[in-house]
Amino acid sequence: MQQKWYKRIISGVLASLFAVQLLVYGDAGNNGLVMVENIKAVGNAIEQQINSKALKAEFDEAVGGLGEVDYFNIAERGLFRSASLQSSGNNDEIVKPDGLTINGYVGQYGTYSDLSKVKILIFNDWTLVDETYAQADGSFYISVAGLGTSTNIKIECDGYMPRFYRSMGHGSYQFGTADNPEMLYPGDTTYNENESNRWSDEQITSDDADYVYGFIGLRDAKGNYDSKYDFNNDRSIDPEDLALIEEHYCENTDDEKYLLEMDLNLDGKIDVDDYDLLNNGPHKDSYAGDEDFKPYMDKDNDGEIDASDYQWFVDYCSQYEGYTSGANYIYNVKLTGDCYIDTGTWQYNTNLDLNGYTMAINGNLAFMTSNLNLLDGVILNINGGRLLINGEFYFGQAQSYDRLIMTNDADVLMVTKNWYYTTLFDCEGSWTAGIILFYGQHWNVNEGAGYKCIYSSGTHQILFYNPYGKQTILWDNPNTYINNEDGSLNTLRTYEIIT
Ligand SMILES: [Ca+2]
Ligand SMILES: [Ca+2]
Ligand SMILES: [Ca+2]
Ligand SMILES: [Ca+2]
Repeated sequence: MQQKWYKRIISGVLASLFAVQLLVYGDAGNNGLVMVENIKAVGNAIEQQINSKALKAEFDEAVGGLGEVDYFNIAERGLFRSASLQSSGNNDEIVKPDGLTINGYVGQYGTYSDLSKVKILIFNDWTLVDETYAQADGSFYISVAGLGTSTNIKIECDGYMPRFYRSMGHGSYQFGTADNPEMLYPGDTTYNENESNRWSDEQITSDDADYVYGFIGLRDAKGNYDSKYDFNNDRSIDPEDLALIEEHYCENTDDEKYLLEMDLNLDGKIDVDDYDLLNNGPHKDSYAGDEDFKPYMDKDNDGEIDASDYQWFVDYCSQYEGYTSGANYIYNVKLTGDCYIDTGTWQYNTNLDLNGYTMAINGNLAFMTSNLNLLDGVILNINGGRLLINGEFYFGQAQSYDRLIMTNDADVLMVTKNWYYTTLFDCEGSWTAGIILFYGQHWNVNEGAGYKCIYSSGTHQILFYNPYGKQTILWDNPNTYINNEDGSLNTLRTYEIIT
């Protein structure tokens, strides 16, 4: 029963595709609602059309084997197909993935970066379930089954601001590519006022530089340290220890200067031979390493956190002061399998490519640039896939150039509740194929949106249909509710009217 929502949403797509065919083929008497009794009539109507063989075949395939057809409650067959969906034998049941498979590429801004230290973590809610490290080339792969409803993914590396992919549901995704990896900003430390500095506060601030200051003087482990030869116990085997040998030169074991530990060749005396053994041996110039040494703070990679490393943080943190994971990363997400999100999800600053797959969301989808400094806007590319939203759709942000791309015949965007839309992007040429199925009550296009922010052309269609009542379409929403006095239009928004 828990999968009912998405069966319903899938059924919605199927039913609407029927409805569109009905309207296209002139059986307008039923207002687009397909019921069992008029499937046959539709078939007949199609039969009578000239040059409609292809569509008829498609329709036959869609209705083939269907028992009962009821709006939002039909068995999923025919038009809805997916490699990862398997019928369990019972037509009412679909097995869908309960895990996440993620692959992709990470990269880092900054020098001396070791990508194999980048970790990819999968959370059930915020309980860690599995983690992996990236390869040296930045590529990674992780797959986890048996996850709960609410899943989150984090990419982290000490010394870098983390990246978060929240409410990703179940399915398969690719984050970033070899050419365009998901980048990490350096400059973020584990300074965290509220978490005893255990992990990053997810922002770059002067606190990060201040935190580094406290580590000045700490050194990395070096060479072949062995405490046996560290005569002054300062964690370093160096000229001071050689000088100590010299101070203890003596001719026999009865001498009070004789120390067994310095008699390296065990000949009963301490002399230049012992000196040379240490001086020419494998332990000279070694250092045990300070426990609190943080490699990521050693920006010049010379093994010691010093004033110049601190200065790097001061400069960087002042340049990128206030950068956060949420606002300053562009996220590049591509589906590599069907994805199911049983909660609402906010995809901010994300380029999302459906790549021929289905993304079904049982809740609202907010998709927009959240940071206007990212002026190019983000791209929602349906790309032969189906985006099924059982909820409200919030697209775009005022002043942004966020783009919805529908250029493939197979493209479907379905929204069952309200549609809130704004962008300055000119969509002429971006909506040329596929269909938007809008079943909500209110279709709102922001009045500040661009002149061609809604622009169907080619074979692209928009279906407006509310099975439960009236629909209000705010299409243009200009300051005055009529077109200009000279008869010109307030905007150039357009779509294909199906009559
Ligand atoms: Ca920080
Ligand atoms: Ca020493
Ligand atoms: Ca000796
Ligand atoms: Ca250094």
